[in-house]
Amino acid sequence: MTGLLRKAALLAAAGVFITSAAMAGVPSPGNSTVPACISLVGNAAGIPDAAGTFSVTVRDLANNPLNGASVVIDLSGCTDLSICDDQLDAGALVNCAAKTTRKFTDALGAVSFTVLGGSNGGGNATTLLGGGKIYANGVLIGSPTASAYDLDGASGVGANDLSAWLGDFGSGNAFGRSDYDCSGGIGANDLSLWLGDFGSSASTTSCAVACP
Ligand SMILES: [Ca+2]
Repeated sequence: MTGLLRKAALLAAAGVFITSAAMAGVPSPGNSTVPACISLVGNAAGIPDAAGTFSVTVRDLANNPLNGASVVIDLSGCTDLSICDDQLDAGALVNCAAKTTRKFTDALGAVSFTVLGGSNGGGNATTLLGGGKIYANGVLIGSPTASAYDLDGASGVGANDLSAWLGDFGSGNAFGRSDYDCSGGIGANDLSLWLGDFGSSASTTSCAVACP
C-alpha cells in the first residue's frame, strides 16, 4: 500500500468511527418503541390502576437500547387533562408547571409508566388525537393520544365520568380523552373499556392534589 492509500484508508476508518460514535447515544424515533395511545388512571388505596401501565423502549440510531435515558411524558398539549402532583411512584419526577412526568430507562432501554390524572368534566373536552408527547433525552419519539378514565377528575371513576364520556361520544368529535382503544374515534368499544375499568374498582380514587 502506498503512503497515500494508507492515509486514505486511515481517514475512511476514522470517518466510520466518528459516524458510529455520533449515532450511539442519540435516541431514534424510528428505532424506539412507544405506545400509540396512553390512558390516565386513578388509584385504589394508593395502588396505581394497572389499566394505565405502558412501556417505552429507547434505542439509538444504531438500534442499541439506551440505558439511563430520560423519558418525559409531556401532556402540556392536552388542555383538558391534568396529572396528579403525586404519581405514587418513587421513580417518577413530576413537573406540574410543565405538565410532565419523567423516569429513566433501565439497562434494556425500557421504562414503564402509569400516569395518574384525569380530565375536567362533562362538556369540557378540547384535545383531539395525538395530544401527548414522549421525549427521550429531549428527542421527540412519540405523540400518543391521551385519554382519561376519570373524566371529571373527582371521586375516582364513577357515574359522573360515564356521563362525561356519553357527552364526548354524542359530540361526534374525536376527543382523545374518551378514545381508550386507540381507534381514532369514540365508540362502543371505548364504552366497554370504560365499563371494564369502572368494574375493576382499580381507579376508585382521584388525585389527592392535581397539578394546577
Ligand atoms: Ca370521576
